[in-house]
Amino acid sequence: MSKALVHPRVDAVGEATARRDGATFLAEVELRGASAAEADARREFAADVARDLALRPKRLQPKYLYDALGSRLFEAICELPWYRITRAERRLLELHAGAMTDSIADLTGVIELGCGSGEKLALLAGGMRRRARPLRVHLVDISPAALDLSARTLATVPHVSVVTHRAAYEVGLRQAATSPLRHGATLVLFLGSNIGNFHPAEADAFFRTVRRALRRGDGLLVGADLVKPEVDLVRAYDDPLGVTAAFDLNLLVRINRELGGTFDLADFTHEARWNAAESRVEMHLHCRRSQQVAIAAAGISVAFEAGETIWTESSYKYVPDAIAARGEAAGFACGEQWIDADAGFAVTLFRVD
Ligand code: AVJ
Repeated sequence: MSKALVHPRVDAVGEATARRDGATFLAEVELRGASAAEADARREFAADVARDLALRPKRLQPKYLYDALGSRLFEAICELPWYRITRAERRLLELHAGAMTDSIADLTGVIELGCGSGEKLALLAGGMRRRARPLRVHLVDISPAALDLSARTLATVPHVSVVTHRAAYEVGLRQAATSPLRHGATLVLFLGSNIGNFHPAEADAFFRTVRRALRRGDGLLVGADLVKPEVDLVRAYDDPLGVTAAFDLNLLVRINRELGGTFDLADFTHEARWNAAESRVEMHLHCRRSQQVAIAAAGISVAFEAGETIWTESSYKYVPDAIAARGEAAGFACGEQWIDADAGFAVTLFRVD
């Protein structure tokens, strides 16, 4: 994302009004008993929303899709017949957990970035064949709901101790990798095709960040969805039950609730597009009619034209060699790739040699 700050277009009077309302709104939030950390998080959310809605095309960051309801809706998406990522990856982990963990000698620590429900990590930990020492698991996620759920799931796995980090990937990774309790080898997990949310330059930067946090003998396991026919890709992101639409639209519900937004949900529809040139599925919220939307805590009033969209997410789709090349460019050695040809999904092991 460009680092130039683009300020939302608002007229002087509107801006002053919006600012006062925003300050009032945030003060009320704090009075309602939100912690200082929550207030900070909300201010950052407000600043990101103000910056991203001023871009052309308008954008919102996918990480904000995961409030309590959004996380539940995402769990529901994973059960949809048209969204095969979760089941394909689970199959691969069930079949190959032993081989995946055996390839890292003296494995004592696992760091999962974006832990979701913790179920995959439980499969992997449960499938570890040789376990000389207890496994220390670090869960990194920005969603407290996801951390809670994962910690509870992992509590049922013997010889595993859990540390949670409510943080973005990079910060959580740094916290976990610099843990004074670190000994033996570490395996970082980046599953569920979360890599797909990164634009190419961000994906490269991500691989380099993980590489820097690791030492010789450590590993990185990446799950990535593969390119497949357009009809299948679009159905996976615009399902006939409307669950993905609810997931996408919930971002506007969240802005209304947390930032005092005035989005009328009836005016926006969910859209999924396959962008073949960029090899990504894009989610957009399409605005049906021209209108003005105020977001008090962000201090903005945003003009929408009929047909304009807010781009909320990209899910890049890979071919297996492209995943390997990304990791190798960051200095990893590419180990084995386990592929589910039916659903089109790959789990790739990288090693620090
Ligand atoms: C969790 C980012 C991997 O991109 O497939 C599911 C999120 N968005 N349906 C994905 C998502 C719409 C998902 N990731």
